[in-house]
Amino acid sequence: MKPKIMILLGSASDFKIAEKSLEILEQLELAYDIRVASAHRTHEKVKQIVIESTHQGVEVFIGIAGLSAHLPGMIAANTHRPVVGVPVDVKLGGMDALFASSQMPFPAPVATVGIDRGDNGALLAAQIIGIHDETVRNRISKLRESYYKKVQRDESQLVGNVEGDYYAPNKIELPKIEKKVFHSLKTEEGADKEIPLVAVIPGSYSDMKIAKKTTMFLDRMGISYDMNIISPIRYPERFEDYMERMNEVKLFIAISGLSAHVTGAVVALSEKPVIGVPCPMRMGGLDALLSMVNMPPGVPVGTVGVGNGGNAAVLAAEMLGIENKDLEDRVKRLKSRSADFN
Ligand code: C2R
Repeated sequence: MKPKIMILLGSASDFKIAEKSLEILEQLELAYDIRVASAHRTHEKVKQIVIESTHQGVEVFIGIAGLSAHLPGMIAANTHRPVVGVPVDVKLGGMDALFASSQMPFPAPVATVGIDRGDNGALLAAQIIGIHDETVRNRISKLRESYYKKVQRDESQLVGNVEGDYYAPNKIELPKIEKKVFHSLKTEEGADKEIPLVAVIPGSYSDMKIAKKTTMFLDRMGISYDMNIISPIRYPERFEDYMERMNEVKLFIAISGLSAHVTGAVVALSEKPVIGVPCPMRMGGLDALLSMVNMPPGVPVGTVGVGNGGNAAVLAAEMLGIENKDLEDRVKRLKSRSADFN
């Protein structure tokens, strides 16, 4: 059995967070390897592991580190495979590691998940593999179902124990609500000919400057996409309709500022990878970054740096390039030319 996922820890002290990843990967029956190597303390070791693992067919890397977490970024510098970053709370509530992981320069994106969210890091890695592996997609779907049932279980326990003189429960007859996600397992020959690979969803016209950076690089990479400016808060029904229409795309890129509900709304309705681009409308984009990245277990958003629409496109290309040799070569060329961007 060859590992599809390589997990690197900056230190053995990060293992408690890595354990959450391992639990998910065991449930999803995905082969992984795990090593301890620090970009700061053992620079050469990280490089060798990443280059050799890429060569041997590892499809996704997960870098787990605290403090000035340069490990995920260094992995991204040495591979054209997608890298997921899990910031660990060692100091400053993990904000130092979150910034170090997410705020990567073009074209070396790290799909950062929430602080200490080893579970979401593994789930995002599995979703990336699921782009080309139907069995993995089915297992992810079952896992999502278990989170869905957990909410129902927790609610009935909690509500059953509420006592109070003014507690006045409303008798709302809910129809049996099924888990609602729009995703498709359709793999018919030629079915995806006219279907775009990626759906790009900016929440407002004010996000267009950043969205253009994304579409410019998608165009340059030859990746087909659909784009629709649509806010799930302002137009909830239109948003759901759009998600339903886009159920054949391989992944989503959501671009949004302020409380950035766009990414959360997309991931609630899809089990495919979601890349988030926070926009700097207020607070330098910190509000949007935190709102995107700190998702609860089961619904990861791979967040790139504030305003870095270009890195979202590179990340999408890395994800889609796992099973597409032409695209893989284009990503490799882009990354090896990265000095030109200075
Ligand atoms: P120790 O417990 O070994 O002192 O490590 C580790 O990931 C860990 O969270 C403390 C913290 O330092 C982090 N570390 C990094 C890197 N190497 C170690 N962020 C790196 O290369 O980025």
